[in-house]
Amino acid sequence: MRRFLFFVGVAVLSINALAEQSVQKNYTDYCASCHGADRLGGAGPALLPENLERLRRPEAVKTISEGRIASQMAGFADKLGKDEILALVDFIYRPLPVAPVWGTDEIITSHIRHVPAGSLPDKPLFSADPLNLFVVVEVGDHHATILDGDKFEPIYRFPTRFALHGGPKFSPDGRYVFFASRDGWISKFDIYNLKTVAEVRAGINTRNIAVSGDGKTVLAGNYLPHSLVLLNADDLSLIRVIPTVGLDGKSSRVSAVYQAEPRGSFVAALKDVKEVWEIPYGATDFPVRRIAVDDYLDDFFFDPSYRHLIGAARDGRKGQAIDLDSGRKVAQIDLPGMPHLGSGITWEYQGHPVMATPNLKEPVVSVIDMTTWQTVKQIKTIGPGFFMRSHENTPYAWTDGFSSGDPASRDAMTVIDKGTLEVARVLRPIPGKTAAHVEFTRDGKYALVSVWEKDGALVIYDAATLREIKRLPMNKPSGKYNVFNKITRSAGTSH
Ligand code: DHE
Repeated sequence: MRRFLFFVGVAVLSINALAEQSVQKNYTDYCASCHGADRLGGAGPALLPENLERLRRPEAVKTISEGRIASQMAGFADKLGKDEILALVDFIYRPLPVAPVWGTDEIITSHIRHVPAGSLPDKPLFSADPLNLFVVVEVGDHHATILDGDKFEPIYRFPTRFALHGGPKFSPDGRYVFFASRDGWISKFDIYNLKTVAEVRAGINTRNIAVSGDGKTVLAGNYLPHSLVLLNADDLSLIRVIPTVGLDGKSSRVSAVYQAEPRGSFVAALKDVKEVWEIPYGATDFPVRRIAVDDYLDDFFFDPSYRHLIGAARDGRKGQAIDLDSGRKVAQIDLPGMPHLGSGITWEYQGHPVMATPNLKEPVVSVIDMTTWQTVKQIKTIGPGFFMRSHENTPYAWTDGFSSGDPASRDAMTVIDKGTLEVARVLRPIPGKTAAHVEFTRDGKYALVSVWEKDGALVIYDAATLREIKRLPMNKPSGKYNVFNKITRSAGTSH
């Protein structure tokens, strides 16, 4: 009996070893040339669990079988059997045995200067108001569109890196826009000349980027490796890699980085260590000031003066307000529904500054008084939202039901009256189709909503009458960003 079990054991081991060899061979034969022999990416994105969080397994099976038109990836259903494709999917969702390295050498080697810095004309190639342009990110086929914000006509559409995430960031004059992709590519695009001028891969799995208020430096925050990467904004050449290690020696992912112009600094939250870092961008050596916090921060937000940071862990029920000057916690804030603080906005309500944030898990918008840190109201919305926006010149704040699992809420935008904190209207841009993310024109007169579908659209509303005035077809438009609102840090938009 024992002997029998031994033979069965050996047979199982051999079958497993053969299966492993076969999947490795298929990866080498069909995937490695684009995605890298080490799965760290090449022309195609990195194939690691951290980078594939947004791609569900059935979609991965479909992509390997049928290919992906947008990225020109071929399908392999004619070369690989169904089981082989399933094995490849298991393989790419498996963590690497040894954590990958992406340090100074790899970053420098990846750097591409498409155009020498400062060599292109200083006048826009188009006549549209350069401060009322929108950069629209279309994640359906990894493109971006530069849109005239007066005529609502596309000026130029161009390919981006695979899977951009987070808001693109602008140079202080609004001429350049910087994008970050989930797999670490940072691109600088000259809006005046409609050209990508430089690119660099700052990490393997990047969270987001910030551009300093003086326009000289870009900071990228990474999940993988655990690092902050400082780049020269003129050509994206590397300044320095800062490993994100807490005072206790524990290494951490970076949750998010933002610039705090009134403080002349970058601020970064760490995900696995209870610290917030402030890095003055005027100092040549970029010293790190560590601020201890009570809980991990998955995301954060500033008050309008940038003196306070409001942060929260996604699984916590309480947020915290930190005084960045003293480095002390000044209040605990009730934020029970998993807030998406990166989407928070502020306005004046009854003489007090308030912040409002959607919650990923509950159909409410939390409105918090930023002087008392008390909840003023939890406004019931149609579904749990993801993004929120307003503008100084509009009485309304808009949020979506994007985080809802229910299609009956995902197509609805809730429009909130900022004066009464009541729901003023529910709009369904295209009934049955997911609606999300609003941005206003520079004067706040029009609101642009994304219909987040492959055959989606930008639906443009008169922000006062809430009537639709135009519809532009787009391929899964995610965020759209108005140059003026961004560079003036409008209270109604993300920073
Ligand atoms: Fe985002 C911004 C974190 C999932 C689309 N998202 C941000 C920011 C953070 C963040 C910290 C602010 C960075 C900035 O703009 O510089 N996002 C997270 C998450 O932790 C979460 C929940 C899980 C994850 O996988 O990262 C997450 N985000 C998503 C999505 O699934 C979305 C809907 C689709 C996608 O593209 O991945 C998505 N996030 C966005 C967009 C912004 C964003 C479009 C910019 C919003 C803005 O208006 O500025």
